[in-house]
Amino acid sequence: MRMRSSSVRSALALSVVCVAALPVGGTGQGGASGRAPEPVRTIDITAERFSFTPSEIRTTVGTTLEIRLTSDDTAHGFRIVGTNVDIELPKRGRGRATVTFTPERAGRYTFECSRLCGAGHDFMRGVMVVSEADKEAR
Ligand SMILES: [Cu+2]
Repeated sequence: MRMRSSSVRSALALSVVCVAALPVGGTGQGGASGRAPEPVRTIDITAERFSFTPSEIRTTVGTTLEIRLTSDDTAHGFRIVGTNVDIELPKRGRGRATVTFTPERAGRYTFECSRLCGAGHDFMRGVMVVSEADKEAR
């Protein structure tokens, strides 16, 4: 007698379909999950022919600066070279101008007057020194 060996081929149709759908770069879209509060620092600068006081600001990467500018005489401008920050300061007694700026890279940023204000206009400038944020996790 001959037996028909029905080759039991286990149909290995294993569903290898479920290749884990790994999220690619799924960070930073924190939606409604409260984000870490950014540090904010207020800096008051006075402008007058032909200087800013203070003329040197030291800060760290990621710190948002709220820069409040007041003129002690005529209208001036405040521009941070290499950024899109450029605002006009009203004349003395007409209030102040405020701009926020968050440096994303360390380095030296020059700021300068951007409204022609007189003979010394070209020398009316200062520097913002930005250093890496300290990683002092306390
Ligand atoms: Cu000027």
